[in-house]
Amino acid sequence: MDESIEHSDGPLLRDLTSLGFNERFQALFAPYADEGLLPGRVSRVDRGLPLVFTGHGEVRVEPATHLMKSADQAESRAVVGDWVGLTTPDGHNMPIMEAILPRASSFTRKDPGEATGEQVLAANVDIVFVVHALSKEPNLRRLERELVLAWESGARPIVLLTKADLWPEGLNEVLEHVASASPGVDVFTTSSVTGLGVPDIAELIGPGVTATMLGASGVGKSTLINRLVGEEVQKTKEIREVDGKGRHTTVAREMVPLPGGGILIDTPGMRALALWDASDGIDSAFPEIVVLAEDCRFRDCAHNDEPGCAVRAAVESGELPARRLDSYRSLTTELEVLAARQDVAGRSKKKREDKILAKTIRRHYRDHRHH
Ligand SMILES: Nc1nc2c(ncn2[C@@H]2O[C@H](COP(=O)(O)OP(=O)(O)OP(=O)(O)O)[C@@H](O)[C@H]2O)c(=O)[nH]1
Ligand SMILES: [Mg+2]
Ligand SMILES: [Zn+2]
Repeated sequence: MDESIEHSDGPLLRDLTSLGFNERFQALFAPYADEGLLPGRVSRVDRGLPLVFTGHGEVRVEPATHLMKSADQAESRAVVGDWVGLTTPDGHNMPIMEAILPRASSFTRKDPGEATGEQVLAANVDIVFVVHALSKEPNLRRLERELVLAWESGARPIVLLTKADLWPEGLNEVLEHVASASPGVDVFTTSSVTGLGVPDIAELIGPGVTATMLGASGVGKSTLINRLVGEEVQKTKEIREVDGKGRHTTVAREMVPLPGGGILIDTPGMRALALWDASDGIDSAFPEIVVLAEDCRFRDCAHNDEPGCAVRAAVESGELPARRLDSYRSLTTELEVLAARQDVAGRSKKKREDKILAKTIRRHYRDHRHH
């Protein structure tokens, strides 16, 4: 099959703007365009070889040597969602990926295979759906951890409760529990069986918007994608008994363009969700605790048994559920353990817009409390 840029076209032709090539990325790409590179977006990566959507179709590309050799793995290895610059030198069949544009957001966890490594899962994502199925009471601990990761990515987190058709009756109580674990985050309910809520999700992922999903295996991520696309583009499967291996139906992260113009990245269900450099994410996911802590007597109060602790006082008065403080503490401790292991000088100093977002949310909670 001829996969060179010039010759692949037809049904795979994509409009780059609806794929998210907005003014920001166009501006970032300008110097590469001057060099004659062609823009494209990584739709999946197989054994290190990215598959890329371009204005002329979908092509398999090879990373340039300077990217392969770079020591900064996080920024020189393309992930799903990256905007890249391609060239096809004379005598080459496969286009070469020469450049990866700086990411507007990146979804990162601690590499499960390494003690202190970072693993970028997806880039340039606008919305992260944190997905739980209503086949049982959602696990709030897991939800909170996922929300920390989602906030930290720089994207907008949204809680998505799937399989609403399986919930016996009266959603109010479960929605209250979920809301208590996700302050400041919108919650949507869907059923891929009845179609409930599916148009709302389609509307969220308008032209140029990129969304991804985070959730355990079997919560119905791929089924919802099929429902949104209107055909079986992703494999789905009955949940089998826990048998260790081979339990996940979706095995690769992959961009799925939706009929409405946006993109939904399907992801394999994830078991290991260790935090990476997520202190901003924790603050955003626990805004009510951050606001309460401003009234603690000591600035470095750990909310254990320090005198004048406003957070503990709020637990005792019933204003703050004890469960929230427990979650906050264990996630904070996890980060401290990771930080202690890391070479401080080598730590990445990513500063993102979600700091501003976090501040806005805190302000909301502060106002809410005092009025
Ligand atoms: N009753 C009901 N079942 C659903 C719904 N959505 C998905 N399912 C079923 O749940 C099972 C798992 O769905 P998948 O879409 O494969 O789950 P997934 O989250 O993609 O799983 P992984 O790819 O392993 O991460 C399938 O048997 C689906 O038919 C729903 O809204 N209601
Ligand atoms: Mg799946
Ligand atoms: Zn305190």
